[in-house]
Formats: sequence, C-alpha cells, structure tokens
Amino acid sequence: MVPQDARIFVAGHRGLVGSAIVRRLESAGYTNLQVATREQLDLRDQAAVNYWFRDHRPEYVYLVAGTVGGILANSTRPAEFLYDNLMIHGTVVEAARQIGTTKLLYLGSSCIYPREAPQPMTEEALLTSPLEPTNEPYAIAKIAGIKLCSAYRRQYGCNFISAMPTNLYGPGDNFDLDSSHVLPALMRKFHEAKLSGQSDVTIWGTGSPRREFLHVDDLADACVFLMDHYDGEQHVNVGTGVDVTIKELAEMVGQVVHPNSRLVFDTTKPDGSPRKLLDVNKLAGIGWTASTGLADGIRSTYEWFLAQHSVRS
Ligand code: GFB
Repeated sequence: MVPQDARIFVAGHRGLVGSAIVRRLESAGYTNLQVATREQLDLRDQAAVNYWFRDHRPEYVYLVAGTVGGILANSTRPAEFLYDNLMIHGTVVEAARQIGTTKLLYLGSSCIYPREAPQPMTEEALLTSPLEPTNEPYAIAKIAGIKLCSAYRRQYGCNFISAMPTNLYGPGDNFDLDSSHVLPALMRKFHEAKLSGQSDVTIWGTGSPRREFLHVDDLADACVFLMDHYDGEQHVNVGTGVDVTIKELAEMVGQVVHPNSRLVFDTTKPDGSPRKLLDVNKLAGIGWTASTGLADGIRSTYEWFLAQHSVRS
C-alpha cells in the first residue's frame, strides 16, 4: 500500500484524468501530492524533467499527461499526437528510473488494440493485427509507452505498471467541438441547440459505431487501486464492460440536455473503429469494478458543465 505521506507526482494534473486522480488522492487522505503546470515543466524536455525529478524525488508517479483528443483532432494533428506522447512517456519513465521512483503507473488507451480485434478486447489482443487508421499515431505512441514500461521492468527491475482505459468522460473534460471526444461534443451541441431554440442536432458519422464510456472518477479510483494492488508486467484494461452505439449515446445525452431535439447524421464525417469494448475480467479478478452508470454519469457531468459555463436554462 502507498503510504499516506509518500511523495506522489501526478503528471498531467490539469487534464481530465490527472485532475480526477488528484481529487481521488486528496479525498483518500494522501498529504504529499506533487504537480507541475505546463509552464513550470515541459514534460517533453528530458533535461527539464530530470532536473525536476532530482529536485522533487517523487516516490510514486501517475503518468497520465499527454496530448489527447477525439477523432478529428487525431486525424488533423497526427504529428503532435505521436511526438508529444512519445516524448512525455520517454522523459518521465527515464527520470523515474534515474532517481529510483518506487512505482509508476502509466496510462494508455483502448485505441492500442487492432481495429478488427475480437470483442470484447482482452489484453492479449495487443499487436495481433493492424490499428484503426484514424488514431494510429496516437495508438503507436501509447503502445510504445506500454513497451517502455515493460522494458524498464525487465532491464532495470523498475515497478512500472500500465492501465488501458476505455473512452472517458466527466468533469474537467474538453468541450471544444474541434478537439473533443464524442460525449462532451454531443453535450455541448445539444446544449447550444436548446439555447438557440433549434431542434436539429448533428451527429458525426452513421451513429452505428459502438463505444464504451467510463466516468473519469471511476478511472481515478481504478488507478489508485492498481497502484496499491497490482505489480504485474502486462497492462490492465479499465472499463465498464458495457457499450452503446453512438446513436444510443446521442439519445441518452439528448434526453438529459434537450429532450425535444432531433438527431441528424452527417455521414461525411468518419465513424472510426466499428467497436471498442474492453474485456475487464483481468481487473475484476484483481478486485475492481466500475460503479457509475452511464445515465447517472451523463447527468452529473451536465451539472458540472452548467456550473462551469454559468449558463442555466
Ligand atoms: O470520441 P471520438 O472522437 O473518438 O468519436 P473515437 C467516437 C465516435 O463518435 C466516432 C462519433 O464514430 C465519431 O464519428 N461522433 C459523433 C462524434 N458526433 C461526434 C462529435 O460531435 N464529436 C466527436 N468527437 N465524435 C478516439 C481516438 O477515437 O478515442 C483517440 O481518436 C482515443 O485516439 C479516444 O483513443 C479514446 O472513440 O473514435
């Protein structure tokens, strides 16, 4: 178990995942959290990261920083998704090794699995066939991160573990329509349609792809759990084990945000992977399962969105 006063670095604490991990650690009573803003520390800069680690000597590291985004951002900014993530993972893992960090948890993504992987996807599906083209650069960076942690375990004996979450959502998400994932994008689209008195809401693609959505507070809980209870080399899937079509998701968000709306499908936009459902049996076997249902999670995230934007309707 991680001692309550251990020095714990959350890399990426301003992001969706990092902010949830900080909330979770604080509520669990951890007293010595370490964070650094992008302005204070460029995680792509090995010399700067080495200096920061020598100065702060974190004993535990949550490596959850990265350049992330939805299907459009992935296809329009592939160089950033590949370069930033490769560098961030490389610098932090190496600096943690150099100062003798006790344990590091690296966060990947379910897009590491092949486009045609059998569903639900087990951890063994990694690198068995080609990736989904719309997010291949990001997936390759994430796969490199997993392999980096494995390699550091084997060569240096570092206790570096990897968790692979499914599609995430929740408070702190990105609601920018050009770079966001589907759930926050739909929430904003329905919200703006309601405010402007429109009934039509445009959904990208055919609505038929299936996705699994995990509330970020559940993910944070799983990460803290794995830090305490998992020391294996193989990455661990983190999801709910349940998926919905994008059309069903849109209907659920519409029900909460703008019940009298009508869905319009823009099939000039890409669908991406036909399905991405994680097999979560490994994590269940270690002792953790998700607890937030999608309908409840959508409702509470919309409450957060309204509070943030101070727009009540
Ligand atoms: O969430 P999303 O952008 O990412 O899109 P992926 C999921 C599905 O929702 C796709 C559809 O089929 C989109 O076409 N969709 C419908 C929309 N309307 C919208 C909309 O307004 N905005 C967005 N963004 N999508 C990402 C990867 O894939 O998943 C990342 O690109 C990462 O690398 C992330 O792995 C978890 O699930 O397709």
